[in-house]
Amino acid sequence: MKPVTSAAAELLRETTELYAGDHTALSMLEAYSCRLQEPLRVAVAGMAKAGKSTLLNAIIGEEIAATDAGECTKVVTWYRHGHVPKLTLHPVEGQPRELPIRRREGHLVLTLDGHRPEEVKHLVVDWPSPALKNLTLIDTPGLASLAESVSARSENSMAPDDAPSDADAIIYLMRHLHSSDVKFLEALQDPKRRFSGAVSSLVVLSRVDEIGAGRIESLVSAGRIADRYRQDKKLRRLSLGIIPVAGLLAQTARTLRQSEYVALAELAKVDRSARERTLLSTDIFLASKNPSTVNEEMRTCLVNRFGIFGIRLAVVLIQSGSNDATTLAQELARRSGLDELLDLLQGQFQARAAELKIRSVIMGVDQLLKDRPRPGAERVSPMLERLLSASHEPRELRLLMRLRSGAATLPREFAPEAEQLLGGSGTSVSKRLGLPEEAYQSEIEEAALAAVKRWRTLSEHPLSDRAVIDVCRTIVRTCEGIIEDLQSTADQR
Ligand SMILES: Nc1nc2c(ncn2[C@@H]2O[C@H](COP(=O)(O)OP(=O)(O)O)[C@@H](O)[C@H]2O)c(=O)[nH]1
Ligand SMILES: [Mg+2]
Repeated sequence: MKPVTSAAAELLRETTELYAGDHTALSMLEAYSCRLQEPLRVAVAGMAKAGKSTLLNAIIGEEIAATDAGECTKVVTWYRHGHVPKLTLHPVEGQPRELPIRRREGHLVLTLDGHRPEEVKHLVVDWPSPALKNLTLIDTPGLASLAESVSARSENSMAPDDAPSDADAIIYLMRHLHSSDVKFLEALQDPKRRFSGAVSSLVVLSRVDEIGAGRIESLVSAGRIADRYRQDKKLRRLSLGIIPVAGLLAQTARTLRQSEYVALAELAKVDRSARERTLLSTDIFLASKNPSTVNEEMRTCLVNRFGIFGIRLAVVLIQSGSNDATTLAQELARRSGLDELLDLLQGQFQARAAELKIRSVIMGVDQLLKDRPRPGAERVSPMLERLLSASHEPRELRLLMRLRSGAATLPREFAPEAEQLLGGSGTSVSKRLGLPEEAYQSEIEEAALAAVKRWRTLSEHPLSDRAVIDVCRTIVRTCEGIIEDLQSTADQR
């Protein structure tokens, strides 16, 4: 167990003693203890129809979450790992209730069992999916949706004023940059809140296949748009990264069926200009008989699962050598942007999971001490402050965001190395130090020592301002941590 995790457990033990007899406080503390043991919680947020549920399915690798409207898209739904499928409704008032599981065309049919959406705090789906073993995903109703209450509940679960967020991190989807997207991302980082910046977010530019009217170049255009957004100072400050993703294609790639591959391979055999004519629109494609081996039912399935863009891309991939379903699925997942998103999820969120969870717990305990003051709290407060300053990685994330936004400016020649050392290109030691994965321990140690020296010198430079000194100190901590870890593994040998 990491030392910060045991310090957090210790903080919770002390606080539990402090609140002996106060059942409300004790149950909150117990929930925080569980949260430390559980997988990281990542919420998928964005406006209605941004493609949230579709992307969530792509990450899980199964079509569980229902896409498109329905009463359950109005409630927050958690997907977490369980050995047997189970559905539990947590009402705003009263005890949780188990509901029967039903599926329609693969998707779970979530019913609220007579409750109105505003009476439901959230639904929890336990599902035996390997992808959920290290990650709990939270599907949220659209923000800025027409129904104010729906959007308010969603926002409140992620950025409440008086409790830690339900999520440790957020994937935020947007089709275009809208003022309400910026408003929501700003609310997460609101500097007036004590724990501003507590919840880190990755921005996904979603449904990118629709950008170029179904043409293969859509993904290239999407890449350009994402680049432009990356230059946007405001957005850079508010997110850890911006990635274009074709969610529908990603979902299909993760659940590709052999029959679909066979039909696409038949299409790939058709003469190019004839095929292009049939792919001019959905209606023409559905009515076409070329090739006759792909019937109308299969055409409908392909349109729903791939979209016209996805069909075109799959055909091109088959023609250039993806000659079985597994290879095609892998190639589609890569092109859809899903692989890059999963890498970022792993590199930026999972790799810092312990610290992100602890941060949520610290916020909870801090709020509890404020809401329900008790004599003896002075014993706990210093522990809390110590833990806050010891949980180093969220500080790295915050600094990364400030560097990327230009809110903290380093001398130009130092900026790329700073981002890299803070884990901006991946949190493994070799990625941070810009060394090959197979680097020797001695090379790693040497590079880390050199970095400590360089960044310490910069921090002591008379022209370095407060913000620069802050960055330098955090980087020095990071590098010292690397050296300490190396030395303790060497000692264990
Ligand atoms: N073409 C295309 N359609 C998508 C994509 N992602 C979602 N959709 C469609 O957009 C609609 C809304 O998607 P959904 O995931 O329910 O959005 P949510 O409201 O944000 O959860 C559905 O009909 C999806 O099939 C995508 O990447 N490309
Ligand atoms: Mg949805």
